[in-house]
Amino acid sequence: MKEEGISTEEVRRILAGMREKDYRYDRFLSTMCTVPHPIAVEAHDLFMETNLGDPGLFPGASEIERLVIEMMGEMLGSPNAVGYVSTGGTESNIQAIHAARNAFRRKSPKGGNIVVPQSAHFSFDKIGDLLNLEVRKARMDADLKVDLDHVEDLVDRETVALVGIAGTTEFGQVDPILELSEMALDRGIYLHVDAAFGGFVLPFLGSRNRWNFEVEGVKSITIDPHKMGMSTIPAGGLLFREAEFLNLLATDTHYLTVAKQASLTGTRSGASAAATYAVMMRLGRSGFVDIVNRCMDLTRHLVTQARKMGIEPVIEPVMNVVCLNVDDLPGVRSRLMARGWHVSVSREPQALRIIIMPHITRPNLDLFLEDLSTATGAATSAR
Ligand code: 0PR
Repeated sequence: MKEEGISTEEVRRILAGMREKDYRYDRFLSTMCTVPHPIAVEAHDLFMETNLGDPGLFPGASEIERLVIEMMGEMLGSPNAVGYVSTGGTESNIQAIHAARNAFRRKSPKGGNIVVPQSAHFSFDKIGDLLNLEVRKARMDADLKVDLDHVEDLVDRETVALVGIAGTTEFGQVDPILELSEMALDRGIYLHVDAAFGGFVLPFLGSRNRWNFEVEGVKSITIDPHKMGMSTIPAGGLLFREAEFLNLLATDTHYLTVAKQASLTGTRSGASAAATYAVMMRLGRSGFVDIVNRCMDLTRHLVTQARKMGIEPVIEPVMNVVCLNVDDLPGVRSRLMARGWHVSVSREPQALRIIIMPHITRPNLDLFLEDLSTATGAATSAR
């Protein structure tokens, strides 16, 4: 830091220059975040200095958080669910498994592993490291859902939790939560569902999948408003079926306005909780249905046009995530990147991964499709 401060204008100029270096959302086909709804930005600004870590000082912000959890609980099939607004999917997954481990260790001091699908987000590797749990990964079936027989093989008496994904990071697939729930109930194991991405998609799709709190064995759900919830970063959600699990996370906080705290972070912004509340109130269910429908229409358009180019998706898209089988994947990706498109690559199987978030428009997608045609045509002629 310099000894003397500089003028506001100078700071603004530097900031604008830095921001100019950032890429723009209209060409992001690789991200699960999006441009927040304008009302979210407004709410974020209004609640900027609030701290949910000391809720007694901010009863308004805390009430908003309670209302957000209530609305998300209703969306996820349990208006009585309890939880808190976290910083995102990673924190929610950590705390869900943390609660499951604490519950397990009340009965048995050991408790040494979790069984997750191979498709699980890398946050579960962090969890294994942090909570000193072995992370056992169950393979995928042909549809890229977790293979239940393999889950069964991996589970043992030291299994602290089973995890199912509702909207996998790489393929947007939904695991068989109903079957995982039966397995979990039979064996008395905790089941966590990671719906960080799918949480704000599946409820608005008219999907026949059963994956939320209506499924009896599901003890907790991760759902991220800063992904398809159109909120500001960082907005995550962690919901538990029963208060008992949230209580297992509580730490005494003797000098604060409340006696206990269950969140991982101490100081916790009320801004993103307010932003989430504002979007949910502004859009309502029908607003989210419109957004998800738009994303799904564009997803279908992408797949139809890709097929015309002879390119097949790895699976028929379940939500607004598409993985395309292209020849010369690294070449295609770098040609698309050279044209300014930010696309990513899935691991297993390797494919061109495209996420159709609400910031993607039809004209932009058509421009992308033209470039995809050129990029893959180049791949063919290069062979
Ligand atoms: N669970 C699932 C199913 C996820 O897809 C993700 C993140 C998480 C948990 C972790 O969430 P947080 O990142 O909020 O802690 N999925 C995205 C991904 O890794 C996150 C992302 C978003 C990555 C924007 C890049 C990006 O530009 O692909």
